[in-house]
Amino acid sequence: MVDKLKKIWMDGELVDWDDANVHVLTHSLHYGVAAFEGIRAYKRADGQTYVFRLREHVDRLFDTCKLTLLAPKFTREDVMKACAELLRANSMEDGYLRPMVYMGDGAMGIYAPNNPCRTSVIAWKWGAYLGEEALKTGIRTKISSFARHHINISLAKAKMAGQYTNSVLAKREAKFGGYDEAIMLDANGYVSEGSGENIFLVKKGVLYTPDLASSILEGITRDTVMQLARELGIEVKETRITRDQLWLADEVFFTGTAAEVTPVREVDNRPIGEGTVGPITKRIQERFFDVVRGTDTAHAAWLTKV
Ligand code: PPE
Repeated sequence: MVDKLKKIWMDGELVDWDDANVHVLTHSLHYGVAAFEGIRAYKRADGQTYVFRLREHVDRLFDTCKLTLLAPKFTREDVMKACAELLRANSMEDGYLRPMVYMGDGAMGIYAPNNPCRTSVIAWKWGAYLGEEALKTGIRTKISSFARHHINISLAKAKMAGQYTNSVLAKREAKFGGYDEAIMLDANGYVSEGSGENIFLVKKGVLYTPDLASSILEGITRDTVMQLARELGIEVKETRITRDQLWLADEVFFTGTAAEVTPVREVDNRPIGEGTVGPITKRIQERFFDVVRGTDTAHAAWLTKV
């Protein structure tokens, strides 16, 4: 359960949590065309709260709007301000932000071009996505029977609500089978991503991740991790990856705003490396947490003070 906070930002106003309702005729509820983001704010070692890569997340929100033909009534600056305002209104030092642009109620039927385009931002407390233990010891994963959308069936680069039925089904299948998370292959059988994370593997000291032409979300944590790895002198290659390459990897980990850097210790009942958190994963994870909430200030441009 999400813990109730005070306020939610809806179309330019801070409304009380319990009053942040939409009508059941809301078009996006029926047909899934809605753009959304997930952003974290961290209380850093200096005692101040900073939103991590806010600009990039809001840019991706507007990219998703462009891809899905949504025309928000607010600017990027409005949404960025709303995020900070909401954190302050809820006295949040650490939190997760969920901006959403969606089609409101009006006409029904798929077309409905004149329904109002609505924007909201929600904030809630969100601890470790896959549990604190997962960050320390890694998780058990299973390749899903659900393939990721083919690039021309949906919009891999859009963070669009309707697309997540695929993720929910894959995640449930994995959990029902006793695993922590699903790994999805694309329609051609290559490794794509987790239900809500990008994936990386380490082999002989090199970091590999699916390239951007594959059916993956262009993760902001993925980009963060690639930059941090390169700074650590680790070679990074964006390429196609097969299932057996995953099984034979020395290390595997997931990245995501919610998942942060989560080690994967098992894929399809095969231990990855020693079946523990590998040394490169550990170094990247430590560096990541130092940048987002620690003392590292080398990437000040990624931090927006609240
Ligand atoms: N792939 C998918 C499918 C995805 O949903 C996410 C984020 C990522 C990759 C990583 O992207 P980024 O956050 O920019 O590094 N998933 C969001 C939603 C998770 C949820 O359960 O809700 C998130 O991590 O906020």
